[in-house]
Amino acid sequence: MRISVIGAGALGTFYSAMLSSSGQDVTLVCRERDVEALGRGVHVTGLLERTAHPRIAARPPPSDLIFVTVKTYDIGSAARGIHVEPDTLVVVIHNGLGGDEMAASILGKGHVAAGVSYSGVTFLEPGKVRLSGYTETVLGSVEPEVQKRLDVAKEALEKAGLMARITPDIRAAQWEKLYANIAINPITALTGLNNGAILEIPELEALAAEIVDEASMVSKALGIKTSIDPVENAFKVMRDTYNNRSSMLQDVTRGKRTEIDALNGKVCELGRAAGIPTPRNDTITALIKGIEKRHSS
Ligand code: KPL
Repeated sequence: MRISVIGAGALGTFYSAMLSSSGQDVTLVCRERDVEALGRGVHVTGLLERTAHPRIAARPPPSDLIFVTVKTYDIGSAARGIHVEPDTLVVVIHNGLGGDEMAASILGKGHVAAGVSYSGVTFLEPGKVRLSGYTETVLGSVEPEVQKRLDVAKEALEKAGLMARITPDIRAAQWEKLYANIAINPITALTGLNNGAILEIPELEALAAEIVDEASMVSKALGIKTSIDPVENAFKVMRDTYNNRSSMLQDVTRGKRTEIDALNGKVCELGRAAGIPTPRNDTITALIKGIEKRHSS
């Protein structure tokens, strides 16, 4: 089976190293400028040690299974670069909401599933990442025909030593991850702390709980049924990825755009539409936007 991983950031480097080191046929698709560095191999350190030499390409080759791991705001352009064959399955693994729908609007609903990953991976340099929190990848699709084909993705991940689970309700799984990301990512980006440190400062722990409570009101209004306690889940992810620097902290440290629009920004947008106030999320979104503006000016 021909597998491609699109995006050579933290998650894409991690997945490609794991899939490729298990002997599977993997192409890592990256930006032109990273092709040379990645050609020397991809390396995972930390909780797991792996070195692998996937094929490296600047454009996606014909593939049976594609994992898209780019930032939420780049999913549209990544999808436009994909040529799907009749059986190609595209799994979009991303933070926030709306990414798989965006890809499906370009590639067709019959090709696209979503993935949710809780792994804490820090990008060190092109081709090098450190794994500091390791959990399962949850897979699912709102399209019954795609849902039936997800075993292919699950098996590829499991063969690579990655835990994977297929959920019948991917929207609930995305919200469950969202509760963690909206608390962890902006607070760590604003303070420079690692994920777990939020729990060591009572005021930050309380702020995290308030941010999540607002989102939980919004999700209830939208009829999302999650099986977990949203605040407890966010705290659990902080503990599970204790020493990780969140992706948003990594983004602001590198002066990059963040995923705030797909995270807290999305909660505010959905809250406004549903008539639910989200003052904590509004403030947090504005503060992160302020950091982004400083970097872009
Ligand atoms: O998804 C993450 C992120 O940093 O974006 C967590 C799970 C919070 C790990 O840091």
